[in-house]
Amino acid sequence: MMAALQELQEIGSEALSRIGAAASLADLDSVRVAVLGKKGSLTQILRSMGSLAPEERPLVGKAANDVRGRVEAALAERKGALEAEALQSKIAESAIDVTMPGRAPHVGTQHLISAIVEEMEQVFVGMGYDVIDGPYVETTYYNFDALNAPADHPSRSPRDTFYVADPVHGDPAREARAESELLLRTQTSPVQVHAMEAQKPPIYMISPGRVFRPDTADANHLPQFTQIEGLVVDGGITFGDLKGTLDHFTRAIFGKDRATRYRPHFFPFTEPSAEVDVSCGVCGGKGCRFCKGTGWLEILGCGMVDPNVLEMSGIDPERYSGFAFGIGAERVACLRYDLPDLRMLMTGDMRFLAQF
Ligand code: 2U9
Repeated sequence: MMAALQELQEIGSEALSRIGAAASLADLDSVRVAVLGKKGSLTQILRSMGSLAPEERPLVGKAANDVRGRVEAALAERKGALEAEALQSKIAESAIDVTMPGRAPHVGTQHLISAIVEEMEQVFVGMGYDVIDGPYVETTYYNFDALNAPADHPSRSPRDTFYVADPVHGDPAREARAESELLLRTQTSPVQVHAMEAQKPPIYMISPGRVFRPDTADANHLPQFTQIEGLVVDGGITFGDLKGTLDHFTRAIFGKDRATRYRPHFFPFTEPSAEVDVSCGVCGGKGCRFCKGTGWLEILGCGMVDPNVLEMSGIDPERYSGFAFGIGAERVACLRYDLPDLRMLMTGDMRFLAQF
């Protein structure tokens, strides 16, 4: 009997120390199985009670029940402690520091070029002009022929125009029939040609949009840039209308105190033609580094629409006349904000763009 009591004592104290050291619920379960399970050490002792003398059985039975009670209580307590520990570490892992400053959402801004284009559009919309859009891919007819550009004009060369692979190439029969090659428009003028074909005068329109030329990007050139071109066709339109309109536009964009100057120029699509300068805003026209000592800054080109151009698009030049102009939006941005390099407008650097 003494041996059985001794063994029970050892089973109990070993079980309690293993329970105390258990680091997980799985460890605990293995103690439970080893002691209380079907083949567990305590179960074995209870099973072998039959071999004890009848008077010994109650004593050993009581001792076995005591050990079972202590082991079960210790298992339950350790289980509670392990579960509480697990919960605490889960809470600690997922803790949010509500005192941390929040991350401000990044709010974009309108790009400087879009803002300037919109501003220029508003000046013309205020004078009753329509704003008309057109495709980037055009034909040589709309980009050159209809604008009176001679067949050998240098701007038609692949050095000055991006030609687009035309699906008719490679099919000799279709190539022979093709009247026009495809290209990326080098100016927005084709939009005005489409408008003249589609509607009768009066036409008062502007066509803002991207244009493309095979120039390597540097401080003063971009292979794609943004133009606003304008066209007016109506009865009795004169150079005085052109000047009044463009003087109004220039002062609306650059300021009331700025003067304009019209220098004779040549464009195939207008006759007479002029380049327009605005007085330098830095020196007030006296001459400084910004205007290279001239007092003037070139901002746009313009002219009276060549009668050939009207006629080619089905408008009677005896009955109607008109004027046209072209402005580079990136150039206006550079002049207004004294930007040293056109590429600053294309890199998408928010430290630069967010200033406008
Ligand atoms: C039609 C008839 C005439 C559009 C015009 C200019 C003068 C001009 C330049 C300004 C700077 C191009 O972006 S730039 O490099 N443009 O100087 N453009 S008159 O004349 C037209 C257009 C369409 C039917």
